[in-house]
Amino acid sequence: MFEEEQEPEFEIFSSLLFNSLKAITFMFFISFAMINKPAESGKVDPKAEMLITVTWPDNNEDDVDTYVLDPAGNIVWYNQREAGLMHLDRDDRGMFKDVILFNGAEVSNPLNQEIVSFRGLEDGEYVVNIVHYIANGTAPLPVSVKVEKLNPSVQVIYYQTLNLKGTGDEVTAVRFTLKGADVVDVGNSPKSLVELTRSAGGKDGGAAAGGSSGGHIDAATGQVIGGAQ
Ligand SMILES: [Ca+2]
Ligand SMILES: [Ca+2]
Repeated sequence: MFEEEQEPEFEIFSSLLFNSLKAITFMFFISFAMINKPAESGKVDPKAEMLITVTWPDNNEDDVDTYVLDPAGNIVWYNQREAGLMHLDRDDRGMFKDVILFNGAEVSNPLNQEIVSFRGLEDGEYVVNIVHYIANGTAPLPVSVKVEKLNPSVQVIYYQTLNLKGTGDEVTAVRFTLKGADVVDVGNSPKSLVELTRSAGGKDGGAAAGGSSGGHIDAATGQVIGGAQ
């Protein structure tokens, strides 16, 4: 019944419409992809719930390491930079490989800092240790440790400068327990995390992680059992 005469005009219009729709869709996805392009260097989750920042003096050549134990028994450290909901940004090794390009020339970056970010929090105890992995001098090294809970507003749980006394020195900076929005039981009774990472197991062994590593730490409470072996 209908002649096909009028179709070409309609076809041009519809294919034009279709093509511009394709172009718009394409541009939409491109811009969306660009917005979501993750920053590759120094990754810190912008939606972090908590940050632990460890710093020592600019230009110092000592290597300090950060270790954090979460309530599930995960430990984040330089050899395990992702653990549970924790992420260690980098292993700062003093001045080693700390160079930035400035006006095309390599300049050493004086900063000494390691950051652990948390993309979620769980109830239970967290332990934050610092370790003097390589000491170059004999004087104690002042190391600042800051723990901030970020949401709904920034709350500094802990901020102190501690002295590390030489290669191999491990110090428990702080341990605290989260109960919902509350921070309870803030203290610093020592617990070796180096020991836990070096012993077999304990990576995802939950509360039992502390059990195999020496009888002087109560695996259930994480407390040091003083005096008695
Ligand atoms: Ca380090
Ligand atoms: Ca550094």
